[in-house]
Amino acid sequence: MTSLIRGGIIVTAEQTYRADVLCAEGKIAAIGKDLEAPSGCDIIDAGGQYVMPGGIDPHTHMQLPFMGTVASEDFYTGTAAALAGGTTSIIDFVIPDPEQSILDAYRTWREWSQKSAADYGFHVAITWWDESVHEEMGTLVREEGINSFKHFMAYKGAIMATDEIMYNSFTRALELGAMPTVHAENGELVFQLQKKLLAEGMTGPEAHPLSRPPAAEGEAANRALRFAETIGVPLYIVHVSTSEAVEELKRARAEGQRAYGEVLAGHLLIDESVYQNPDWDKAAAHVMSPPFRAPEHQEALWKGLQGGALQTTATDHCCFCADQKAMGRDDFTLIPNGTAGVEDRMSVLWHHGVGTGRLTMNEFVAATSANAARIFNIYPKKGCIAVGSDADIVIWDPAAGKTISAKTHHQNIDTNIFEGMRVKGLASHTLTRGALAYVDGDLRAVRGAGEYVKRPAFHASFDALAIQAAANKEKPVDRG
Ligand code: DUC
Ligand code: ZN
Ligand code: ZN
Repeated sequence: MTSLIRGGIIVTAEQTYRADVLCAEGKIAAIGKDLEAPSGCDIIDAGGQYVMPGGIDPHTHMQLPFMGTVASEDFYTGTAAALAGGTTSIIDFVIPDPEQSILDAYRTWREWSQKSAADYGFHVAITWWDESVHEEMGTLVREEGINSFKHFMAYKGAIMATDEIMYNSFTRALELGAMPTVHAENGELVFQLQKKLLAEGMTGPEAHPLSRPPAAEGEAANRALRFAETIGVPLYIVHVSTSEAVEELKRARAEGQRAYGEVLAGHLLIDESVYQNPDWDKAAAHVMSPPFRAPEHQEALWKGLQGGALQTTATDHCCFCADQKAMGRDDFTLIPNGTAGVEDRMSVLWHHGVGTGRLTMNEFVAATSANAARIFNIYPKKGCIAVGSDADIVIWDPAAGKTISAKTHHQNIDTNIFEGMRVKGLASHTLTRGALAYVDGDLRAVRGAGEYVKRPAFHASFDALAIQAAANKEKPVDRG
């Protein structure tokens, strides 16, 4: 399949320029002014529009079994919705049960993800520890293209990683050239506050943010960063939601740590007042962790994104419908945690980022695509408009607008946290490896067309280790 994108303005993380893009056999074959169309080639008119790398959402949970139910969005519906919004790749999470082989869990998730319409990769969560986990981390990195391991510092009694697990796993990640990532909330503090609030009779969604205060995130971010610093491994903090965690990242980076932070579109734009909604269903629809925060945190997150403390934007897309949220009607700690956003992230970020002058268009591409590709080592295959890159492209119409609504979205969930938000700037066309998957409201996602993307280990870490190992072996030379 060959297609020529004609007349658009290319926007990458580095450059903005006018050129045509020829896509052939899934890749970008040529970029240039007034390219000739090979015979039989589809012509896509991008006049007046921007041609950008497709979005990469580095944090989703399709069909996740979680809190006694399963997320309603599966790998097909979720990646199709992503394509409708201009996102062409996701990195989802394999979350093994404690004591489950992490390799077996990985194989299960690979099976579930066969139906994806867009490309995908996985972070693997480390929820327990023994020698087999140590071994299987090696197999995952060397043979399966996994280069990041997630640690939930919350969810005590379920998937929480203790300090001991984090120490062992971070150390192993360093050996393997892989990136540890953390969900930073102090699980013990959250557990104790949940018990206290329930004992005081607070059972509704309004108790959810009270059980997960900003201090619980700041403490965990600090602890994870200090572990990473001591062990000498990089660290990526998912869904940073507080000024406290942003400050920890700024400090670590200023001290020379390779520390990265991700922010969710929802945390940038929605505040904690949603939990005060007297309509239980509407309040419960916003229960996710970390929770939405007071407005001053949103300001800190925007500044973190603008100033470089935060590099990526994601959604933590994890859908539960009203009947699933109702499992926690009498006890807020039983409300399945999760909200959606994979379809809306790009337009919400464009409208509130580029549209307000907080982000340049190049910074938008960096924050929605290129930085995730770089951090997780798939650049420039993904995240870039360059000859040889995958033809994962969004053609962006800056003049098009819509009002976001659950009534019209493609996501398999009955609410939308951005309900009623008017956004200007939308995907008009989305190409996944050269194939048109979305054209002006017409979703042409193909079940099973998505490919698993292997992500190589970080060679710099290997090099550093090799140098260190060689240095350890070297006998001191007596130079007289
Ligand atoms: N937070 C959520 O809200 N859902 C899934 C997992 C998580 O950490
Ligand atoms: Zn999380
Ligand atoms: Zn998550």
